[in-house]
Amino acid sequence: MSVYAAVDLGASSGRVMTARIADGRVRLTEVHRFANRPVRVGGTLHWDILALYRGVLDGLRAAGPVDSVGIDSWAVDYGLLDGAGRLIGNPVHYRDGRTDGIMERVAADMGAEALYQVSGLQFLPFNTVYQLLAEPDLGRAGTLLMIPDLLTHWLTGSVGAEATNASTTGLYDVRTGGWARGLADRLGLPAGILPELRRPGSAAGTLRAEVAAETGLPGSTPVTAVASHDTASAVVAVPAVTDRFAYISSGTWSLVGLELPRPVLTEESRLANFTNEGGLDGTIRYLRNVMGLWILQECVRAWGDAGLPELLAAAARARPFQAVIDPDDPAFLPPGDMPARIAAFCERTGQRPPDGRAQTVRCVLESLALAYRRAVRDAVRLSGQDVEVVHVVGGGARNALLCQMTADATGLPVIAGPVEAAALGNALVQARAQGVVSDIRALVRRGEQLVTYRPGAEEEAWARAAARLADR
Ligand code: LFR
Repeated sequence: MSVYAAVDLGASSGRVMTARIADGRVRLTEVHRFANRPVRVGGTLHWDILALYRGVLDGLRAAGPVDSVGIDSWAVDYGLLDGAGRLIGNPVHYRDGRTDGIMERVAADMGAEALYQVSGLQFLPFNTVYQLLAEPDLGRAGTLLMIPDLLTHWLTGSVGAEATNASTTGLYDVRTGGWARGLADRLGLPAGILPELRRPGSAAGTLRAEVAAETGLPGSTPVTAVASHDTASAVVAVPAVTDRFAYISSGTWSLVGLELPRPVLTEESRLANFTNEGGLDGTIRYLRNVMGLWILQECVRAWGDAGLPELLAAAARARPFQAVIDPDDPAFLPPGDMPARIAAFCERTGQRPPDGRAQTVRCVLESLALAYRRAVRDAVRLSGQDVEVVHVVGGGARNALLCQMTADATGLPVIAGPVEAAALGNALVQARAQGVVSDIRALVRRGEQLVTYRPGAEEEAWARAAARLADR
């Protein structure tokens, strides 16, 4: 039997899971879960990186001896090390407002077309490149490390930039699979801080003595660079049987798109704000960020942590299509009073705001399903790759109401699961690197209880609602 530790850090919690592989099957166990609570200080929203690192150490101790360790997390955020290798300041949260207006300025100065031609990246205000342009400490920086690379550095002492996460910076050349150093120069950013790239599956060192002592693990325990962008790891674990599938990696964000052999860098694709992020084995994650369950999570928070199962049950009984919002409206990006922002959106667009919690939840879920419909159709049209099924992976695969709405809205069968796709993809890339697994997706299919949702007969109603969304 082989055992792998997958550290998977999400926007609201981190977890350490062990994956045991024996007899061609994988069994995932959560050994440690810890909160990820951003901290606002001096007007800036930060990640509490030391609390996260403590969670990783506690999790590794709980995991016990393993054949390898891998770390994945959300993308775009980073820490800067000074010349002596010390972290300069606390990493800033991508939802912080420090980048306001920067993306627009860069696009105007450099031309959005020129940027897209190189990076193939969707235009999101928090992409690393815009954060670096707002960064006060850049002059002192020797090395930039993305969040999983920073934690890997603390575990092992090694320095490197894992490629799937690097592909979300805006400084990565999606055509060559290398850093876009020329682009960094033109933006006045110090290309010298970008470390050497690592492909997922490559070795990232072994545990430092202090880490071995703290976790009780042997110092010889290897750390593997996995597909360290959580979305890339989640896509690795999509249990697809054909190439003709779309996926929705559904968590705080919903990442909706296709897996392609090469990037789509057309003007149409740029205008539709599709991204070409890097996946395992040189694949391209051609997708769009849909604001996702974040809107619902923030509603629940605004309602004093109301119980989600009750809210969903009430939403299932609520009147359909009362109001639709565009989840991708920038008003929904920062933390805050989401029910009020939903009401404001409805007023601004001449709709009656949802009346009460059940209606609000229904509005959010229907609007997400409509945004998925739009993204899947756009991805198919822009790439020319047809699809016959939508795979929903991640925590949102548990949300039966949303999965059914997704099937209804897209007119395609939805296969839901695995819920812990990112951790599975993380662990199985480690296992493959050690020769323990060859076909990752086949292994996932064998181990998971997948639920299928068939599209219902209300295609017309969804098409009408989609037209309403398009008019907003
Ligand atoms: C999902 C995710 C998305 C990325 C966003 C911010 O967890 O990694 O793919 O766009 O977080 O990093």
